[in-house]
Amino acid sequence: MKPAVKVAITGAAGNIAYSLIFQIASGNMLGKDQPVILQLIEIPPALGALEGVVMELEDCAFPLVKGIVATSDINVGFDDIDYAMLVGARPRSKGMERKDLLLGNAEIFSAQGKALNAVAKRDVKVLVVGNPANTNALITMHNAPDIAPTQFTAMTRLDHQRTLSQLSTKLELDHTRIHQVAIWGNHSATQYPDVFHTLVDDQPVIEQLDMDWIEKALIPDVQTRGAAIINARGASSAASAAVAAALHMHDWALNSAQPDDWVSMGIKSNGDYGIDDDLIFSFPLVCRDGEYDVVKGLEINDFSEQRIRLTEKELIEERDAIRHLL
Ligand code: NAX
Repeated sequence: MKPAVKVAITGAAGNIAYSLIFQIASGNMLGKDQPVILQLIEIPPALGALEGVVMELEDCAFPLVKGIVATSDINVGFDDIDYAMLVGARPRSKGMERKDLLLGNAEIFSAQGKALNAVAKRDVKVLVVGNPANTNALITMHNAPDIAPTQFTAMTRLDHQRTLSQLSTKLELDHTRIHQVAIWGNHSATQYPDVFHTLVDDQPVIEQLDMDWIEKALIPDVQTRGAAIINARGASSAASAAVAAALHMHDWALNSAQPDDWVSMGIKSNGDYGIDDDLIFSFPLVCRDGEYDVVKGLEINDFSEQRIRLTEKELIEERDAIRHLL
């Protein structure tokens, strides 16, 4: 048996965590041979609910779970961790301006960045799910100067999976035959799902699609899928977000199920494709042996360029709103 790794999850009594914690405990994220210690973090008013989650977790008697910590103290929750799943965030309440949401979350994530810097392992892998995920990840990264910027990521994997699924429905073929989907930019309605490089088996998918469908159906449907789920379910996507979070971390830590296929992750820009290098921006990546590389040298047509610039502009505006916390 391998030694246990420590995984912290914030927002541990929330909806996404209610699915995510059980995915991790059953080995879906880090492998069926990887024991885990779960460090579950909540704000004090939610500690009672978290106790209920811990009871359920205990009742599963998962063989891989070697310890459970439930706490509202981030210095305890992040102590010596290998993985951080930052799910908890302040939700948008009625009448709240976008700027207030950004600021409310900025304070949470600057404190979490400082705590990670103080007590987490130096090679901790951090995934920010809580929205606005890209900018929250940027704040976390800036507040943890002793941890390499490569270790801070934001989730656009749900958007990536949604794009795969839309393509497989449209083309009536198994999504495992579809490769090289890319999500660029912000996890928001400006994100850009790009299928110009996508292959079915080894053939360009673009030859089988018309631009009208891409522009008027695929892109807006992926961009607004979260809202469509809220309308249908009366609650925001939770199980699918948990699956996407587990996939993100799995592929980063252990490689993709389809080796060398692309994944989409918000990462610190290195200036690739001319993107401002102080943003957490989603790029197409290939994960290998615990690291990732941006897919380089792609030809970006005018249609894509316009949309990539739009989502970059939105991220710059978000950064400007919280600049004092960087
Ligand atoms: P819930 O409101 O069900 O749960 C959030 C939990 O976080 C609550 O239990 C709350 O007490 C806790 N929390 C708040 N502040 C905290 C803090 N400072 N430390 C620790 N815990 C804290 O939301 P849920 O449906 O689980 O969604 C969580 C976040 O994921 C939201 O911000 C949501 O917008 C975001 N999402 C991000 C997605 C992505 O693809 N990046 C997709 C799904 C989801 O919309």
